[in-house]
Amino acid sequence: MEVEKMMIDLEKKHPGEVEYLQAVREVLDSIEEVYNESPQFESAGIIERLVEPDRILSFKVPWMDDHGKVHVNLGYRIQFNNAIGPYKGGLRFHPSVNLSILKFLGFEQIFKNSLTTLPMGGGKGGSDFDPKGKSNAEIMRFCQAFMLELWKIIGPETDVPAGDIGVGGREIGFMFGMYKKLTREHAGVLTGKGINWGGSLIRPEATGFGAVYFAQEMLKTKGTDFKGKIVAVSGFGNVAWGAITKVNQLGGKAVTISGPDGYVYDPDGISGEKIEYMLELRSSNQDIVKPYTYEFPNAQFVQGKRPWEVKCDIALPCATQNELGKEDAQILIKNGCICVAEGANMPSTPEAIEKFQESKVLFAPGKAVNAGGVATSGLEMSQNSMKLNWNADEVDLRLHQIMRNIHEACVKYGKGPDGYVNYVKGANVAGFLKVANAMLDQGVL
Ligand code: NDP
Ligand code: 2IT
Repeated sequence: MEVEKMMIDLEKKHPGEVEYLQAVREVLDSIEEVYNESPQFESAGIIERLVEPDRILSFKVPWMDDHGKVHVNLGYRIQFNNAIGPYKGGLRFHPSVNLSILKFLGFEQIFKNSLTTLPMGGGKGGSDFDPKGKSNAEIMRFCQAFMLELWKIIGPETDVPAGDIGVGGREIGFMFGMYKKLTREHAGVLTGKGINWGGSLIRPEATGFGAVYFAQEMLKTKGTDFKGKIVAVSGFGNVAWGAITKVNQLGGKAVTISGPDGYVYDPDGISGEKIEYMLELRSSNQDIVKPYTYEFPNAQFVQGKRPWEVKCDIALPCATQNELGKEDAQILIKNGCICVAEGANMPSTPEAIEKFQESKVLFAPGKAVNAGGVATSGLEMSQNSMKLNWNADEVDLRLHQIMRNIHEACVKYGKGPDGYVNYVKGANVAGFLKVANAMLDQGVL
C-alpha cells in the first residue's frame, strides 16, 4: 500500500468528502508499516475493501409537524464492515449530517468496535433532521417515519443501531416501537433501550465513564490520577454528562461545558445538582449552554468560543468533530495541559494532534477513548441474547475492564522507543489487525 496513491484515488472517487478522507488518511498513515509487512493483506486487497462501505441505504423521511405542514429530510444507514460481527453503530440526527460525516463515523466505528474485543462490525446512520425546538410529538413522528424505511435492513443479527448526537433514550424508544409494530418482534435490534424493555444499566453513562476510565489509565503511565486535577470539557450532551459525573467521583474538578453558543466556565466546579441540571439543559431542546449561568451565577458565559483557552490539566473534548484545532492545542499545551482524551469522534484536527504528539502530551483518539459506549451496547446485546439483566456493578466492572484492555492494546502497538505512547497508532493498528485477519479468513467478499 502506498498511502499517497490511495488517497489520491479516494479523493477522485469521493471528492469533497472531507471528514471521510480525513479519517481514512489517519488510519492509513498509522497502519502502513504493519500492512506492508504482510504481503497477504496487499494481495487480498484488504485496505481497498475496508475503505469502501459494504453498502449505503439512502432514503427520504417525510413527516408532518404540529401545524400540519409536511417536511422532508434525508435518512441514511451505512453498513461498513461486518467481518467480526453484525454492523453496529449509532444514528445521528443533526442538520450538519451528510454522507461524508456518516462515512467517517462508520469507518472509525469498524476499528473502535474491534478494539472493544466484542463481536461487532462497523456501521453508522442518521439524518439531517434538526431536533432543536421540536415538540415531543414531532420527534415521535419523525422517528417513526425514519424507522419505516430503516427496519428493512436492520435486525439483531444483521445491523444494530444506537444513539449518537441528537439521538438518546427518547428517540430510541420511538424507533424501537415502530420496529416492533412492523416486524411483530420484540428484539434486541437497537441499543440504548429503556431499562424496562431490554436496555442495559450503565449504557447512558457508559461513553463518558469509559472515557474517564481510559484517561485514568493514561494518567497512570505518568504516575498520576484525577485527584485535584482541573478538567476542561466541551459539549453538554450525553458524553459530557457521563464524563463529568465520573471526573467528580474520581476527585477531579470539571470547570467547563460548551454548546454552539459558546462555553460556560464554572470556577467552583460542575458537581452535584449542577450535573443534574445538565440533563435539564439538554432536554430543553434549545441547544444553548448560557442558561447555566442564570441558574449558577458564579459561572461565566463566554460567547462564541471554545473552552480550550481555560487553564486545565486535562481536556476532554466531548462535542463533535474538528472542534479542537492547532491554535487550541497550542494554548492547551502552553497552559500546562498534560492529557487530552477524546470523548467525541475525531474532535481534534490532524494539525492539533501533531502538536500534542510533538509536545509529548498524553493524547488518545476517540475510537479508543469513547469505545465504552459501544462496548456497553455490546453488553446490552449479550443480555438481550441471554434474556437476562446484569446489575449496574456487573456492567460497570465489565466496562472498566474493557477500557483497561483497550488501553493495553494501544500501548502494545503504539509505544515508541523513547517510551512515548502514540495512542493513535496503537488504536488503529490493534483495531485493524483483528478485522483484517477476519477478512482474510472469510475470503473475498
Ligand atoms: P448529544 O446530542 O447528547 O450532545 C452533542 C453535543 O455536541 C451537544 O452539546 C451538541 O450541541 C454539540 N454539537 C453537536 N454538533 C455540533 C456542531 N456541529 N457544532 C457544535 N456543537 C455541536 O450527543 P453525544 O453526547 O451522544 O455525542 C457527543 C460526541 O460523542 C459525538 O462526537 C458522538 O459521535 C460521540 N460519541 C457518542 C457516543 C454515545 O454513546 N452517545 C458514543 C461514542 C461517541 P448541539 O446539538 O446544540 O449542536
Ligand atoms: O460513536 C459511537 O460509538 C456511538 N455513537 C455509539 C454506538 C453504539 O452502537 O452504541
